[in-house]
Amino acid sequence: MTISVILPTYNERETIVPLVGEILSAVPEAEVLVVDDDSPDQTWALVEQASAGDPRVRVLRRIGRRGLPSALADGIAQAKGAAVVWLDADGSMPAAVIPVLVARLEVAEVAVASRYVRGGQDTRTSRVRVGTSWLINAFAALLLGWGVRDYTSGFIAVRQAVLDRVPLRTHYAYGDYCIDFLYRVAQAGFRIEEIPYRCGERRGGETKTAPDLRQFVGLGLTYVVSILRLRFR
Ligand SMILES: Nc1nc2c(ncn2[C@@H]2O[C@H](COP(=O)(O)OP(=O)(O)OP(=O)(O)O)[C@@H](O)[C@H]2O)c(=O)[nH]1
Ligand SMILES: [Mg+2]
Repeated sequence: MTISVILPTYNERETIVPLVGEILSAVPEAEVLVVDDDSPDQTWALVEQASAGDPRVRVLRRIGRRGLPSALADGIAQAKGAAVVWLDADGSMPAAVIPVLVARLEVAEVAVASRYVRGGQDTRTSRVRVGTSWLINAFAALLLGWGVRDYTSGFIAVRQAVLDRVPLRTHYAYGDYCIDFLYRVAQAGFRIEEIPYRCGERRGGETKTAPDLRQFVGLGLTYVVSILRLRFR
């Protein structure tokens, strides 16, 4: 199966180049698409420089636009692979899991790298982050179905054909796009498999999710509202 790996980036110059290298070692035949929102730290330029002459690496620089869900959707629109994979570019998600996910696409339409199935782990240091993620995912599973445990995974392999049927919805604030996507994929009757993995701390740079506690709680509530809307709308 041909593979496209999408890496959304905003100010990830500390982690992106080694990560692209690790991905190409794990899946040498893949194309890697970096979707960068014109990062002030020039992530896009660094990738272009480091991968010059390697046709497997492409940079999509979006000027005047921001947002994780829409960056992923734009990457998906450009992806040529029959298997489309996306993950964070901060080094928290190990590239070695990618071939395992893609291999599962032989039997499932969607493969999710999961912190919450047996063998999975969330080893981030912030108890608030780890605890909040766990709670939101338990709440999501309770309302939307236990067929998925890591609704906010963000580390996913999907057959391109599924994305044609269930396109990402980009009006979401952040990781709630992922809850929405997995729920609709399950509702459409596609097979979803979860592969345990160990989520680590970002290897450098700064979080984009919610730099302070107030914003973090606000984002958590946004996710809860998104879950309730999906369930009861
Ligand atoms: N293109 C693009 N990428 C983004 C944007 N916001 C976040 N990202 C990327 O999305 C990925 C996830 O962002 P993170 O800041 O790691 O968020 P997180 O994983 O929820 O939080 P951490 O606990 O800090 O890892 C990273 O690769 C970011 O660079 C954006 O507006 N545009
Ligand atoms: Mg991250």
